[in-house]
Amino acid sequence: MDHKKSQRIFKQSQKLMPGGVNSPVRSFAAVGGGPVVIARGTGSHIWDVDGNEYVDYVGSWGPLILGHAMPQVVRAVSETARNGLSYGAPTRQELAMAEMITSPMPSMEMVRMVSSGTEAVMSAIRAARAYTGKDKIIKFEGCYHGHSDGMLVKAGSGVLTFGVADSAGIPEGYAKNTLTAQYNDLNGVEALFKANKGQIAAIIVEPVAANMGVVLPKAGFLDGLRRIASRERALLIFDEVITGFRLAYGGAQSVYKVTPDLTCLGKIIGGGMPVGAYGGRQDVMGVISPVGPAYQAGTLSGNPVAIAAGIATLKALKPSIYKKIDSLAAELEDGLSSAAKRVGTPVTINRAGSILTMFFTSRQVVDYPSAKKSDLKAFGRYFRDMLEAGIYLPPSQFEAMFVSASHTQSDIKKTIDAASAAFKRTFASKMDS
Ligand code: KE4
Repeated sequence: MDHKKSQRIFKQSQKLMPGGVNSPVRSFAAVGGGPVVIARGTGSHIWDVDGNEYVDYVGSWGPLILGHAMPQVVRAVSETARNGLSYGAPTRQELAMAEMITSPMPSMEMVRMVSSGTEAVMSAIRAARAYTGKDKIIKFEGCYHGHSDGMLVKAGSGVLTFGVADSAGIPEGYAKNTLTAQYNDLNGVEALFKANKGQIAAIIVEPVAANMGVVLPKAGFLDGLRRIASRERALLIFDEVITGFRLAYGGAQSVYKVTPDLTCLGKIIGGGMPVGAYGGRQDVMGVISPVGPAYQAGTLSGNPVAIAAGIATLKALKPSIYKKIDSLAAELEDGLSSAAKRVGTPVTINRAGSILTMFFTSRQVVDYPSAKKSDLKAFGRYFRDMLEAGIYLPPSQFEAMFVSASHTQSDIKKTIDAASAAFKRTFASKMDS
């Protein structure tokens, strides 16, 4: 494939934006070589500025569960924009969105719209601290909850990819209030509560982790967190920025039947526009300004155009959509796994509904340490091979592939065939090395 225009634009971008990107993982630093610069997308396909076409498994990192430039979403955005883009005042759209979020997730008795997942998590943490009067937060290694100071302690996703256990610029005071345990390890959580008696405001968890690659909760893990949090009078926060409306219309909490005290949302509820939300128990949300003492605000929170994209997306999420994306993802999982077996490439695939990660390791991946055992060089070679074959994968071993309602059987077949050829090259080159 010719990438001359991408290379020229990216070279320029690097002079004006750190790493030439507005979010680190886009730089392809984790897989080597420069990124392709995307020009447009339709359905399950994207095109770069050199005219190369790709089957897209990033989908803007999750929001595009329906696919790119879906007519009903584009129409909703343009019709809303024609009446004005933003007022900084209450609108009907915000009420409609609040109703659409709280009805499928009854744990969210009240909700506040914000403009990103990071903002949703940051605000939920503040609500938990204000409600409980305690400072410490438990998170899990390899889980990523956005880039607010307190959450960048052994974060996953981009930070994990860059192998930075913490981020520079985080005052000691923040890091010491964030305790980390291993995902799927309830004993570790018990130990933290024992060592920090009466000081822990909340546990925050991705109910299905997707930022160290996809890692599923072991049986009893989420129930255990619920039990411990209630016993210790701490709040349980589900970060459903990825899993919300992805795993099911009611999110992971409806799949695993565990009720959090607060939930954070993003991505799909914006349909590709900047939207986040947090919400939960009425008594907890009662601490949030203007009714309570915990301040939180945002110029474009609940922006009507962004909300219109989200509403149009949620309206399309019928049961048949989930059936389709889950079965396509299952087909992809089976095809990749048998292709790898055929050439003896050691891979482990973790899937939850329509999100999946293929780890270049033969071991089970159940937490951050086991995810890190993956062969990142093999992943990098595989990623490049797939890109040249017209398959656009997340450019990091520690991310999830997203299957959308626009993906087709032929997309899946093309992906499996490309992977089969790539495994042969990756495995063969490993044999030589
Ligand atoms: P944003 O601030 O990026 O909208 O959301 C932060 C966030 C919070 N919680 C979870 C579970 C998340 O996955 C994210 C963001 N996800 C990454 C992809 N793994 C965003 C991609 C990027 O950083 O560019």
